[in-house]
Amino acid sequence: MVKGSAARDRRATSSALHPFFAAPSPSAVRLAARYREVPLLLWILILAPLVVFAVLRLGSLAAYRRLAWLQERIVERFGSRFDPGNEAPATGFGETPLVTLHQVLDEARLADLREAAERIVAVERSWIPGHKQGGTVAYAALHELAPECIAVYRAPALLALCARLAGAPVVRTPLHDQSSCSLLVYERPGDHIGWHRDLDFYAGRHFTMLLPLINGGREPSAPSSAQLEVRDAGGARAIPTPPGTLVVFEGAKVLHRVTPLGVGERRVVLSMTFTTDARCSSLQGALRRCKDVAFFGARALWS
Ligand SMILES: O=C(O)CCC(=O)C(=O)O
Ligand SMILES: [Fe+2]
Repeated sequence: MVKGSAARDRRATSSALHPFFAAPSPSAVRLAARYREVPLLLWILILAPLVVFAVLRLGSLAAYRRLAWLQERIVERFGSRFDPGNEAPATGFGETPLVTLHQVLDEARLADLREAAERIVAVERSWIPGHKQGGTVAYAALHELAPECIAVYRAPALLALCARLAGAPVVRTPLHDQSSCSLLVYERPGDHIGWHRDLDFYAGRHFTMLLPLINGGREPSAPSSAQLEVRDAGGARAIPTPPGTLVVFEGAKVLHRVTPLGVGERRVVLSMTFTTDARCSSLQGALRRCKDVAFFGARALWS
């Protein structure tokens, strides 16, 4: 008996921790706990924004799938909303890549679009000191607010017209580009855009079609003071934009501006963009996002 219990004691002693490790002091325990917490906090700090970004991004992917679906329903519901008919020139651009077509819409269609534009009460305002002041309704928002405008953008005749002018096949710019089809709203005195060339965020050439829907001064039938002007080898000149005119131009190659709106005036333009190649580099994508953030707010960051 005695011999057996002595052997057990020896085994117990040999498997016990060395006293140095056996009983850490309370301050050592606190220190160890603090070091365990630091990496955890760091992980949370690193991962939390990534998780938030991923959730927003997934949400936005789902929203764009829904938007693509909605766009098809709009096309079914409204059909082709634009047919420039004989007005379209057979040839491409001249020396300055800008063409104006007159009265491309009949009165009833123009009235529909004007009403759609007038329905919209809340626009996103942007202000870039010394360069731009005005309102915008983004592509995504137009689906809900003025689907008639989306139907114009989707008209095959518009795409064909742009291709004919460009002298190359073109496609519509993507659904996530908020400027692909947007309303430019000049509604407060001083709304304007300074001299600029449009930035091209795509691998291909980039074309803009401007279709003014409302352009009114305080005098009935007089246009607003917000006038589109271009400057080329021949100097600066105004491009009249009464409702129903279509201005097609390659914005990256044409220096242009819009002069300030006067008191009691309003000018609303449907702007639609096309490109010969919709691919874009990561830098171009990031720059487009920055522009969309400036024009349409922070949500463009994850859209
Ligand atoms: O409103 C216009 O006529 C032109 C607008 C423009 O140049 C732009 O949005 O970049
Ligand atoms: Fe422009």
